[in-house]
Amino acid sequence: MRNFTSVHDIEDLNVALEKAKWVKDNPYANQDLGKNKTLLLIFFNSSLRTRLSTQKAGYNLGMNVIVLDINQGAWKLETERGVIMDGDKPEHILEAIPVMGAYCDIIGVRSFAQFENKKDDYNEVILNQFIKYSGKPVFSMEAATRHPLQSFADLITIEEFKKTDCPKVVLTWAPHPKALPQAVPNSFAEWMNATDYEFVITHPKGYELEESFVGNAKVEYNVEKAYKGADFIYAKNWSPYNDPNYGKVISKDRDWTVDSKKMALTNNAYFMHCLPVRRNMIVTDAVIESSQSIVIQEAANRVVSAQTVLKEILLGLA
Ligand code: AN0
Ligand code: CP
Repeated sequence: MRNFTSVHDIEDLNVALEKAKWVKDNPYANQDLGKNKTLLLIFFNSSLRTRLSTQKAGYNLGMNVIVLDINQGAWKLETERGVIMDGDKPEHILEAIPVMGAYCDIIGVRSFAQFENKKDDYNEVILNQFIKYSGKPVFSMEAATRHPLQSFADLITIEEFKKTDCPKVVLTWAPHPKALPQAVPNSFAEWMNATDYEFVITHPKGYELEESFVGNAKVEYNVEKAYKGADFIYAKNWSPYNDPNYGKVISKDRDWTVDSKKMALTNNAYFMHCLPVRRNMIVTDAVIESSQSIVIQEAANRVVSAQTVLKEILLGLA
């Protein structure tokens, strides 16, 4: 594997799941693979899980890890070519990227949608510049349109907890005070569509995801119908994709909050969320604290997904 930015970089999902299981059972078995290899993690946005789990994955593989928060201590980066740089940005990303590439063997990038220009967001301009100009393998730690390490961890978690071969998995929109990207739901949908699961997406009108991510999923606007018989409820807020509301908040309807009443309609479903989660907006205290909540196990599997991917990239370097 050279770069990892979506499920399309995985040749065979079942093989990838087997590899992940092996990595989980043998976390320190490949310490020589990363010896004298440097992993650079670049954050344009905040993070708790991705930062810690990816660092940990690198250490488990024997790598040296460097973390840089672009907005804390680095120079502010100009990202547009052709600009007369007489403003507040002292460095251009076109120099910064190859310089960063010179200091490492693999680069992870977190760069959220900016909601200024939908075309730029959906063309992944920042992530793709890293791929083009760094000279090194690049993996996404959540980019503008996808969060593949999260989705891979989500899939690993569902495989661990599922009680039938093809569980019913429901992705439900839930309210949030601020506009959030579509990356997590887009990516989750893309990975679920690559499985044999029964996959349903439910959200208020106006929150339709981009159609290539929806794929063959069933879209159900009636939230109660969607929950019925579900084995997994995967909650997430996102802002609208469609114009004219791209990246805006058009609903904070708490009827969509995951609560015990709706969970009672399910097949004793497990509750999942990528975290961070706003309690009593996205999910009630009772549901997230219940024995059906597997958000911590899900977050723990972020080490497994990151380590499985890093291992494949390291094998490609050898
Ligand atoms: C981010 C998002 O929704 O994309 C990161 C989630 C992993 N969440 C927030 O900004 C709260
Ligand atoms: N789920 C996730 O990616 O969390 P962070 O934003 O804290 O990294």
